[in-house]
Amino acid sequence: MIMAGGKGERLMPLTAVRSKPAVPFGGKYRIVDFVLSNFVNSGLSAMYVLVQYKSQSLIEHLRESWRIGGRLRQHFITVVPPQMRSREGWYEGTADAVYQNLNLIEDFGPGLVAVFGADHIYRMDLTHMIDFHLETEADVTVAALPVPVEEASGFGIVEVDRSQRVVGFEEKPKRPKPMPQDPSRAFSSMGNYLFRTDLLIRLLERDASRPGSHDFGRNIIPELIGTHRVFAYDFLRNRVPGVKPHEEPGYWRDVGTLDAYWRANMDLLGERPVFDLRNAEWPILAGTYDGPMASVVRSELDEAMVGQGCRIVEAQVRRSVIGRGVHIEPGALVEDSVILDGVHIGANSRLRRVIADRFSSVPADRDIGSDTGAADGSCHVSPSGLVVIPKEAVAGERARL
Ligand code: ADQ
Repeated sequence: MIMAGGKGERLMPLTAVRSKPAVPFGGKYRIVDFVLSNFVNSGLSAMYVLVQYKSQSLIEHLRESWRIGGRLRQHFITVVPPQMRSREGWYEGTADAVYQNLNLIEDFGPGLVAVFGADHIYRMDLTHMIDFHLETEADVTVAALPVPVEEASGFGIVEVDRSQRVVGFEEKPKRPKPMPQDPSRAFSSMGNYLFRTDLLIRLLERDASRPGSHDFGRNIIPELIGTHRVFAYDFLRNRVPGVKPHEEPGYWRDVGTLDAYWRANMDLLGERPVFDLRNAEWPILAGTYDGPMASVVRSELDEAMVGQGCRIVEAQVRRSVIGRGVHIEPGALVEDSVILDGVHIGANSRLRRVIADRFSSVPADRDIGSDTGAADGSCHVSPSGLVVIPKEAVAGERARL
């Protein structure tokens, strides 16, 4: 069960028109492609993708890029919109989303159910986690990794004994408990779980009969500690083939804020990227694009990734991810920026620390960046000063009502 219904409020305005898993990332991907690729590369391809909030672009992306299936019963990616089977209204949390679709699990009849988020940038071989789950005879396994304490209050914090059995779980505590062996980091849940099927069904039925929130991190997992065999799978022990020595071991990013989203894009750049997408042994699968090759004329490019169909003429591009079909006109400068598909950057314009959403544009001779300020109402400025040009907007021009 791939949980792809997240709103991603802190990614506004990128999530004004799409859910968080559908946000484009790394030039040619959507965030959801990472979890789906992890499943497929691990040999698992029986997936239900649970959508909810602003799901149109996610559904289109899955239809165009993830057509897995056919006659084999074990191979499918099925998008499941809220069907209001047990009650009218939207899902009331992640556990409710799975509860309302329990019939899918009962019909398929698996031995184990993986409930995974769709909001993260990482590579993971799920077979290791499944082996760990089976070896420890766990009822539930939670994937976890160390996160700096100051960033950990947004996560579920896991406390384990020597055998990796979970002895404490606190969802988003104000003061996250550090790990005993490392006071600077807290062992944080990745929001990825494995459940014994019969137990999952019983837990969700019990949870549904009670008032209040229905959430895996807030309600389901904490209640199992002490009574069930809940284990934490240490993500840092996961090994994926083809990872290069210069990459950060156990790379995993929750791109929940604009700053984190921008930083994770920057992690892809340079000679030795922190997270290197050139890995033929663990490919991240993406949408197809039928445009021509990128064309670069009398330009200076450094630490840049440039997508198909781009046209860059007499311009400078540094430390930037340039999506597909982007036009950059003569005299323009683009630095430390994430430019999504179909953006047009006019002559002599300068962009610094900008995220330009799809099909937006910057007219000629504009200076867009935190220091020069594009805060005229046409763009959004993040707390750290990143300027975000919304989808189809024209930077420097207020949206017409
Ligand atoms: P959160 O980050 O708060 O905490 P949450 O909003 O519960 O995550 O979303 C988890 C996943 O479910 C995301 O992939 C999201 O897109 C999806 N989702 C959310 N609501 C949904 C719905 N109604 N229908 C379908 N999908 C939905 C969780 C855990 C923490 C853990 C962090 C790791 O609760 O313990 O540390 O993830 O990021």
